[in-house]
Amino acid sequence: MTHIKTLAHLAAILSAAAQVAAHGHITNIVINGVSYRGWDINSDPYNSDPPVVVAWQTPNTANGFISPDAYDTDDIICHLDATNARDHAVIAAGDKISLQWSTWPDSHHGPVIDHLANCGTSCETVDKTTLEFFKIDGVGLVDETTVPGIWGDDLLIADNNTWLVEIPSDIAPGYYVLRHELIALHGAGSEDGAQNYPQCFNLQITGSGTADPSGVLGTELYTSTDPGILVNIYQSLSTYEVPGPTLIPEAASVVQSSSTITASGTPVTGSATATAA
Ligand SMILES: *[C@@H]1O[C@H](CO)[C@@H](O)[C@H](O)[C@H]1NC(C)=O
Ligand SMILES: [Cu+2]
Repeated sequence: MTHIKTLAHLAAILSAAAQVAAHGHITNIVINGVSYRGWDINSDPYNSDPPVVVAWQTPNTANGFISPDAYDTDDIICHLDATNARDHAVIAAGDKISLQWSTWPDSHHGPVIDHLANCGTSCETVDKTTLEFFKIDGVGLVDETTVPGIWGDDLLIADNNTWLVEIPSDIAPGYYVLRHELIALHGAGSEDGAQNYPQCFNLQITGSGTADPSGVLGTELYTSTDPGILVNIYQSLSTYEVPGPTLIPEAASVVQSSSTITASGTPVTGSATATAA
């Protein structure tokens, strides 16, 4: 093996490592101080017996993104080749979840979006292609007085890479997938230049609400020419339309802040009967 080949190989490894470091993923979620471990792309995909967690599993070891030319594929639902989380966390309607990102590059301006989809009897076994997502949170251009502006994900970075989302208080109790997503728009001025970073978590929502919003299939959330997807953020924008279905009327607007962890949570396995206690 020549030195040149070795160096090229090393450069490729370093560049792949830099990409992993540059983008982020969710390390854990926090509900009322209780932290639940996420899916660790740096170790879990390599583990033949990975820990059972509340996050959907993905072999996305490159910390990559889904691009608009894949909006009609299953990968847009819960990221690359995602498979069901094998557990869920319990949360009361009206309570908040803090999602902790490992890191997020400040060049990657764009919206923060949260959807829910009702799983029926179990999010651990539901077929993801049947999930119908409704939007409970969407924060896009927060301050347009500068170019490229201050965006939802800039607030996330300012809060130690965390995002707080409230489960609307009148959502009917049941099993739901939370689909949290950042969309990076730094390259979105040309078609297929946006980058979607969705991640999913299984929740059991408790309470006495009755709202059962209708939603859309993951593969129908976006198109590559939506005004919030094909957009040049390096020009003065007076407004920005967060892509996807309209926010449900029950959605709560949340003042962002990071959450203190007071305990580590054990995810719950199984469906109605197993988790009734
Ligand atoms: C910020 O997040 C990291 C985890 O990425 C955590 O260890 C640290 O305690 C957090 N800092 C604050 C001030 O909350
Ligand atoms: Cu990037």
